[in-house]
Amino acid sequence: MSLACGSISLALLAVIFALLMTVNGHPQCLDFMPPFEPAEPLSLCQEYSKFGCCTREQDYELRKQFDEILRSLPQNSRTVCEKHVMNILCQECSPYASHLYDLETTQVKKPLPGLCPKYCSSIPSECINALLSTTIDPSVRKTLSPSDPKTFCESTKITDMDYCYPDIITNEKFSNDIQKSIQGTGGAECLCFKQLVVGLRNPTVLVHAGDGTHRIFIGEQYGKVHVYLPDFSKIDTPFLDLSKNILTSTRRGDERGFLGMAFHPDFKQNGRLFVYYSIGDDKHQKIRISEFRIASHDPNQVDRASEKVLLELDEPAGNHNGGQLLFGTDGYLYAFTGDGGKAGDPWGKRGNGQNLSSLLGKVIRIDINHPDDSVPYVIPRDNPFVGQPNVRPEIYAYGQRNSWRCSVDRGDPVTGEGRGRIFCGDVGQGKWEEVDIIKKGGNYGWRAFEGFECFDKKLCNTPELANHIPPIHVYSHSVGKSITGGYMYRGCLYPNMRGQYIYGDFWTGLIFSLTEDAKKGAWNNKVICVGGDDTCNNGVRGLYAPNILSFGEDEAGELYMLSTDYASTSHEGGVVYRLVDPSRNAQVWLHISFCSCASCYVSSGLCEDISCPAEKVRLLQSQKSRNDKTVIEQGPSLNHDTTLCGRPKTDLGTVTSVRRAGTHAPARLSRLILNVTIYTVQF
Ligand SMILES: *[C@@H]1O[C@H](CO)[C@@H](O)[C@H](O)[C@H]1NC(C)=O
Ligand SMILES: *[C@@H]1O[C@H](CO)[C@@H](O)[C@H](O)[C@H]1NC(C)=O
Ligand SMILES: [Ca+2]
Ligand SMILES: [Ca+2]
Repeated sequence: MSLACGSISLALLAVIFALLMTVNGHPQCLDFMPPFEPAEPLSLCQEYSKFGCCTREQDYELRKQFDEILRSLPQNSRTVCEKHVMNILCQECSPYASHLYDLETTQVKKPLPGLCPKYCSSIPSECINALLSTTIDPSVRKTLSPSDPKTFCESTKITDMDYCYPDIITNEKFSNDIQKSIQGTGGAECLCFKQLVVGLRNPTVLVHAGDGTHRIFIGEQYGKVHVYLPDFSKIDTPFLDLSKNILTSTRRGDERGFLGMAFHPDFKQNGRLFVYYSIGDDKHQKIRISEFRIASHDPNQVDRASEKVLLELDEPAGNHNGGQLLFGTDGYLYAFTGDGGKAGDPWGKRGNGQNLSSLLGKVIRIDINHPDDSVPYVIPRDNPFVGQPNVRPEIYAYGQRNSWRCSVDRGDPVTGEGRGRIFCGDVGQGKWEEVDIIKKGGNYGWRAFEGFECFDKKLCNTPELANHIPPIHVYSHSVGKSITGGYMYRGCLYPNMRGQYIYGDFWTGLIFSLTEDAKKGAWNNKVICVGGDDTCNNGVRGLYAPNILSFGEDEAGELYMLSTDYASTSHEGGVVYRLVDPSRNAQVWLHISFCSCASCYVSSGLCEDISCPAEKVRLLQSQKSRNDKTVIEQGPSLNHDTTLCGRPKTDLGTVTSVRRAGTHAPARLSRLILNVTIYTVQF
């Protein structure tokens, strides 16, 4: 049985889409900054006084244009045209301006916003005429001939008509009235969500320290990281607080802030960790990668004074700042930068992604385990471009647009297959979202290619691009608009999920899985359906906040999703969920603070054949089950028939130490409602 939906669930998908397409687009202004609330209310474009892309000054300029256009009209047309002219002019203030003017896709601002056909054909041609003759360059005006309304409306079409005016506005209004979450209706083949932490402000990071403590570290975009114990109780004093130093804003969709954190593979011994965040101000933005050390007095706090800056990179624009930090299985530190920002990687002659003198649009690999204290890092000797003139030796791979969440595959627990592969979700421009597996020296194509498709016709056919590495999977913007890379599931609670690379889309909230067909050398993608109330019970729900910000993994390899219903650092709608396979979540009530499988991997690989020494696993206490009919007198001894990670596969067989209350009749374990805490197994 598979977690993902087959064709049976197409109907469900259609429902989800109908819901989702109204929920969200990608708000972005003409300058590629996120929209904001103007300091003062606007006078002409009042509709965008609460949230939009115009300051009072820009609104004033639009008002001048508006007055001029109206003056050019005969008196009787003014009343007819007033509203149309205002609506069309004011789209520059729309929170979706960059899409409405096709700037996201074509890098050329269209003279007029994209107009939905129905609306466009309803505008009287005298209004269009006045609008064009007053505001638009004569050479462009010819291409927008108002004499033929059909041609005119054709010419206002934009690449992604999801954003056309005015439907985008009504969609948005509509979305305020609907439930701000995704609610599933599927069955046991779908996914459920265990809500663990709520009230977060754009959680971007969930990582573990790999030190055997099973602590979870959750970072929020505004700059604070907190420690959560294995039962997800929170330690109130922040682990790390960079909120005063960080560059971000409360604007919805701002991509700057606290973006990444990685613990040294030997953190338990050396207390070293690394973070990736935005600094500076709106005019001089940078990303910074720093090293910190754990405080000597408290293992749940960072020594704030220990910061050592490894790298700072100038960010020419507010968007596309990358942000992933991770350690490869080779022990080196990897950082994933974005192309710098704006649209179409417009920087320099070929863009940053293809420019090996720049560290933007790259996978960087550095060695932070070197004896020389006078330098923050050294270059691994086998980095692919070492010694080449005008090439930054830190580069490990290039041609990335904006990798948002990359992860290392732990590998199959038995065969080790896949171990060390690095998966990335690379956010696309106007058409394609992609998943890549990062290889040393690889060119991932951007800005020559977006997904499999040529983006920059001049660059695509140059020899440098001939051997670029295509994605393992793409999806189009009719499915989602901003990928959030996830993890290859190698955990032990949910065997059905093993070997699936689970990832999602920020804007539509869809969750997907990619499974490798090694024989065919292909990756099969499926949308993962969401369970309904009948399926998702017993402490889980088929419900989640739709904007998927990030994924995370705990020490045992279980997966978490971080999402919100409104992506602003001021909004406390961020939630952390554990991904749960409902087929392993029923009936038997094993209350496990954390799975002991991480340790069991060491000895045997799979948690079905746990062979941890029995005496090292202790039940919390003997206790009665809820119906008082069964007594557990002592814990089941662990042997090959016992599954402690989640629900037992099948009947566990007779366990003599468990009996019905008042009798000596043995009970069958799988029929019991257990509530036991299993301590982690220490080897
Ligand atoms: C490549 O990037 C470097 C560093 O940002 C810059 O100085 C140079 O002009 C760029 N080269 C091209 C060809 O754009
Ligand atoms: C499990 O036991 C603990 C401690 O006795 C109790 O606090 C908790 O509510 C129980 N959980 C369930 C799900 O019954
Ligand atoms: Ca940037
Ligand atoms: Ca690519």
